[in-house]
Amino acid sequence: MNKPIFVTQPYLPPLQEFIPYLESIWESKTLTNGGPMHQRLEAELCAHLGVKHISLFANGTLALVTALQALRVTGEVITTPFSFVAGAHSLLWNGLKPVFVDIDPVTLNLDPGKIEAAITPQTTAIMPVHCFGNPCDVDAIQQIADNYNLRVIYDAAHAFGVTARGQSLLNHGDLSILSFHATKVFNTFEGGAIVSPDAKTKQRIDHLKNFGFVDEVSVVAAGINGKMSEINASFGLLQLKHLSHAVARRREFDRLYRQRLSRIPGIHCVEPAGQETANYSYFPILVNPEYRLTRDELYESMKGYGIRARRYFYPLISSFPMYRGLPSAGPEQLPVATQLARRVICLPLYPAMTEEDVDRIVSVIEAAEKCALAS
Ligand code: T4K
Repeated sequence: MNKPIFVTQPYLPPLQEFIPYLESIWESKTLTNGGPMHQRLEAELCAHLGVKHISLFANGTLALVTALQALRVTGEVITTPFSFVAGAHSLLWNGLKPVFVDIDPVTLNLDPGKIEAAITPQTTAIMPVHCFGNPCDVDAIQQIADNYNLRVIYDAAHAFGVTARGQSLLNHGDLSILSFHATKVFNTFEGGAIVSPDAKTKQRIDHLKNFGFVDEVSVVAAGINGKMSEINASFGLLQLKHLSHAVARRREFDRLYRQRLSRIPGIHCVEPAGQETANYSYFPILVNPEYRLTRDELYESMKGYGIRARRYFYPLISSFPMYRGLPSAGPEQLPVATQLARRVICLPLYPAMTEEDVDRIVSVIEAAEKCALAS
């Protein structure tokens, strides 16, 4: 049996390159609480991403929870059901009510045309996701937010380094959050960040992620411990040096997949949604009716051949027990998301894979259908 291929594998630079960073931490004895590595990574990420202010976090989920606190969001928040469950969970952790709105069938992002109908007097914010790194319709969303005086917090966990119309996608909305989890394009083992438009907002976020301390004796808010450690920050500094190579590898496999899958009827590769710089974070395909197998049959068949693709994002967040009773969670209200969650599979995509891996995966998709035809 061939070696298994997982949906992703973290990029790891050569171990010996990490040693000097560890030596420096051992020397300084500063392990956390905004040390030199943390400060350097914030500065380097601002420059790399083209954003003004960034606050590092221990993970993306804590960044989401804190972003909602920072903007003092209350009541109801409009969000997408087609995403990782951390987004909606961050609302519940803040005592907020998620209101699910359907997605666009092409971009898989929150459909701006359906947002207004979900706004009530309790709505205070919109939390869209740039799903798989494809940009949301940021102009349409901002227009609605301006008309109804709503805050916009982008879950940009998948959108590291994505640019559109000449600037970082992270500069839209009131805040954007990033994840640097092991499975992400840029990883610090665990990690995350909030991108803020101004120094005052960053300062509030920095207080909130450090228990609300502003100095040794003053606590101004019921903050949390959301800080990134020096080890994670230093790993991020090293990762940044390797990032362009890692993204170039992903771009090449994305190209090969598109070329080779184009010959299989019923397998649709989700198209980019207007980004100038993509990050190739995921490779989602939709299994359409012209393909002989259902998505789940294909998924199981791939698994049998050792290809551990993942059905991101199935089940929909709105179908989990803590959400399914909400008035906005019914599948009949979310027809596009419900349909696409049944058809999507993310194929393996990561820098260390090979052209042979792509060929093997595409052959399995072809062979699975042929077996179905023969039987
Ligand atoms: N918002 C969005 C839109 C998100 O997608 C996420 C996270 C968040 C917010 C929250 O950010 P964080 O708090 O996580 O920073 C994974 C990740 O755990 C999660 O970070 C990610 N989204 C989500 C889409 O995917 P799982 O449950 O699928 O992970 P897991 O452990 O099954 O890993 C997938 C594959 O990756 C494994 O089969 C093998 C490989 N892998 C994984 C890990 C953890 C490795 O090779 N090495 C590793 O260390 O959730």
